[in-house]
Amino acid sequence: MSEIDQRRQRLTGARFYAIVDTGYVPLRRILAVTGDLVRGGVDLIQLRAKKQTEEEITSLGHAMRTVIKSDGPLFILNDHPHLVPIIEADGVHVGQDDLSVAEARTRAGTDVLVGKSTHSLEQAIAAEREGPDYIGVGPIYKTGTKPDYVPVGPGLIAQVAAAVRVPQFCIGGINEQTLPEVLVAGAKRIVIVSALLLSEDIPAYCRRVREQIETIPL
Ligand code: TZP
Ligand code: MG
Repeated sequence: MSEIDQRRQRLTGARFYAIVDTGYVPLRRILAVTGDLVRGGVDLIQLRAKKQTEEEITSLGHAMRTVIKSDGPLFILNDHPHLVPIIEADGVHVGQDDLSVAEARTRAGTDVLVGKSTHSLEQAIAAEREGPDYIGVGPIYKTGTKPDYVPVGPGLIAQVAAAVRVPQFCIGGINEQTLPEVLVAGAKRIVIVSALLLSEDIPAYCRRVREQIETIPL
């Protein structure tokens, strides 16, 4: 099987996506936190470094790749598609104001995954036409991680699920407490940022979240 098909197959089974956001994790703790997420058994780990230079992101990415083994979670870089082959990431994630999916694929390489953020039903439908490997849907709830965004509410989850076939990861304000409502609303795949990064015991938090997700079949 080709490398992109292997990555797509791993993505198809993925339910739980974590983001290492340097807004929450001091640089000296990035590798420890990444190791905790790997031990917790998340399916994807994204590096989201909004304030770092490309040099810093390259060095963080190389270091994270040593912790995220090839049989571990998929490793996704937020933005900077041209750095994806350099840090040997499995994919890139772009937002609504970033490059098109096609352009991101050209820069990141044809054998890696491309994900795209969406914030409404219309954006989800339009994004699917661009041919990403997955989309993000959110923020479901108000979140300090993206404070300027209006939450879409859990009601959007079923609407998007009915309208598109590309795998959808629900994101924004999801934590152990809000997860039941998100799952009842129809979410099959979720992303957690702050609740996970700020938890006292990341592997234990991951396991409790996974247990909840797995009560719902894909
Ligand atoms: N995109 C939509 S909401 C969000 C992103 C990156 C942040 C989600 O963070 P949190 O802390 O899990 O609410
Ligand atoms: Mg972006």
